[in-house]
Amino acid sequence: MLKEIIIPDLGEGIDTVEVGEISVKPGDHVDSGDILVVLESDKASMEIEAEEAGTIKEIRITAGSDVRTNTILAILELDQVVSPEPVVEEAKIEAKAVPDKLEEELPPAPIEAPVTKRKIVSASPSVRRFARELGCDLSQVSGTGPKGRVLKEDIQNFVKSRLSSTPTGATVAAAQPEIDFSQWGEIETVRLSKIRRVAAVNLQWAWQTIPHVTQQDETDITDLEAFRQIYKHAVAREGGKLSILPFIMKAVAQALTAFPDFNSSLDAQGENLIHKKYIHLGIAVDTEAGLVVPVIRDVDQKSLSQLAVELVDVSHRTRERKIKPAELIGATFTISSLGGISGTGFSPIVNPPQVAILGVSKSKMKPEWNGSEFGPRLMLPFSLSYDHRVIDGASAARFTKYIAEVLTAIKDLV
Ligand code: CAO
Repeated sequence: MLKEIIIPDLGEGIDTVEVGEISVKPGDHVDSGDILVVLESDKASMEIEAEEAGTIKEIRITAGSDVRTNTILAILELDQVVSPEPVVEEAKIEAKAVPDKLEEELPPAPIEAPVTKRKIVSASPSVRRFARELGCDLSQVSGTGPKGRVLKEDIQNFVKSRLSSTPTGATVAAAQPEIDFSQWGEIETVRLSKIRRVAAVNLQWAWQTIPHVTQQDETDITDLEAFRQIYKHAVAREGGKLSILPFIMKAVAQALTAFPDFNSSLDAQGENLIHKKYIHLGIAVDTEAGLVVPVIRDVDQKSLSQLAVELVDVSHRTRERKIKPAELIGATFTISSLGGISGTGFSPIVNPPQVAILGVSKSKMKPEWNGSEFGPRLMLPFSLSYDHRVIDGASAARFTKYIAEVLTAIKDLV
């Protein structure tokens, strides 16, 4: 029996995605779960897997082309006939995270897997059609009509604000002069994936539009480390890894509650600050594909061991390319930890529409003056980059001091 393998529902507002990689060719035998194709959007790449075993008879798409929901990507001859009915079934998709820094702000919107719950948007059919014609993702538009209904003017205002603020790949590329490096020796040109190309645009945009300041600080984690050594085995039995990071997440959550401006976003006009009453932390994860920032939600409501378990799960799934697009959005603040590698400090780039990001470096034993003598203390350096339009230097210094004190007085965290 022949089966058409089609692109599954890409979600409202997503018209097309690019074919990144085709992993099979006609004549190949595939088993259920084998990856057939990798699709790439601006924010996530998705692996399309075979749902049944069979032989690839035909490939109907080409790498680099754009495809949409229901495009037939391949014809599979099934190993076994499982149904007398003609079969047209959606392929299963797995989301692969990407190193995107601007998940809430930059169009197009992330692709959502069919299993992902979407925001329910109230809008009339004509408004929906209008949004579709402009390629506008309704779920990103704030409605000003009754009960938050999205009106035509809301879409016009939304599109206007995007056009005035969003960069394009072309504007970034235009700044780069064309240089023939082969005049000085042998070269090899490697095409960047769409993910990295988009990340480059987003990072440059963040760097150019946000007036960044980085506040450096350090804290004494000697007692925290002693506590961690005692409890890490119990947490390991629950499937978690009690590194310093869960402690830092707890401390940051407390600091965000105490300093709500750090858990906010500027509105599109830059005239109002939107305070979020939830604390969702983006955690930068180093993967083969590049930097990916999955989100751990409601950190203020979770225990240390819950965070340690969730961190292992999320970072593992991110590296295995199993993280879902919905798990990459909605962060209110980001933590980027290089403490497991090396370094005494760095300046992380703020991840818009967030207004601050914490960079963590490697702890080190240092002689510290206690008022009468030097003693060996384990010191953790960390750096807070922030958007100076929203946060001033004194607030940033109070924020990092608060985090430092909470981490030192371990009793406040457990
Ligand atoms: N100081 C000293 N040691 C540290 C440390 C710190 N600040 N942070 C972590 N370590 C230790 C850990 O305890 C662990 O040691 P053991 O294996 O002996 O227990 C080791 O370093 C490795 O830690 P880890 O990376 O496995 O665990 P983590 O919880 O600290 O971090 C994660 C998890 C996913 C954040 C991390 O693995 C990662 O990907 N970091 C890179 C993020 C990144 O690339 N950021 C750059 C962004 S540029 O803006």
